[in-house]
Amino acid sequence: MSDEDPPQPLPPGQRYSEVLKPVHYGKVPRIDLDRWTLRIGGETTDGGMTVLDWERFTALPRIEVTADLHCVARFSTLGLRWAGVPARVLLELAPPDPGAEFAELSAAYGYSASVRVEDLRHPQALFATHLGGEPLTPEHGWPVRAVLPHLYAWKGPKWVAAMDYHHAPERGMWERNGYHLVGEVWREERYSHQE
Ligand SMILES: Nc1nc2c(c(=O)[nH]1)N[C@H]1C(S)=C(S)[C@@H](COP(=O)(O)O)O[C@H]1N2
Ligand SMILES: [Mo]
Repeated sequence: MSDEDPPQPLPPGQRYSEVLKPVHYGKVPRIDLDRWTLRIGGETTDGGMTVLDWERFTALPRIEVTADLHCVARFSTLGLRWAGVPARVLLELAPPDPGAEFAELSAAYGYSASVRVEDLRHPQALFATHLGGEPLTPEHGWPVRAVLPHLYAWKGPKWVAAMDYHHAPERGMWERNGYHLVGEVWREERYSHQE
């Protein structure tokens, strides 16, 4: 935690942290790019499943996003420069059934987070491969992590492996343990009792 003032106002209840410290449950997974896939399934329009390997994923259109990261444990790190595939591109590639308003993003070791499909359509939502112009480091989610900067950071699984659409929300690890289904930072949606 730094004593310096942040360069801009922080969302309610947040403190400024100059450095992004790795925060996660369990060990950093060892991932082999030759076997890496991103699976998109659940309630898709055609009921099918799309599996992208590294070659297909990295051939998709890309975006750069500069955004702040807000951990629900109250630290915020500002001005992170992410690059990767816009979440909207994945929604177009493997569209959700029109009634499926939720998505479950899951990663190694049973970590998962529940988001709204609407939040994946946010122009800053991406599946990031790079941070600060460099490939992600293993502890920050290499090779790919979800980043939805307008939501608390637990909604962005590092080492993301799957996205499943659902009609009814499938609560993830944090959402099952007292945290908010939506999690908008500027509305301070931290806890499930606020839903
Ligand atoms: N797979 C996975 N992703 C995760 C987490 C986790 O425990 N496992 N923690 C989340 C939380 S609570 C935060 S604040 C951010 C932290 O990102 P960082 O480790 O890059 O600082 O990662 C999020 N993504
Ligand atoms: Mo967090």
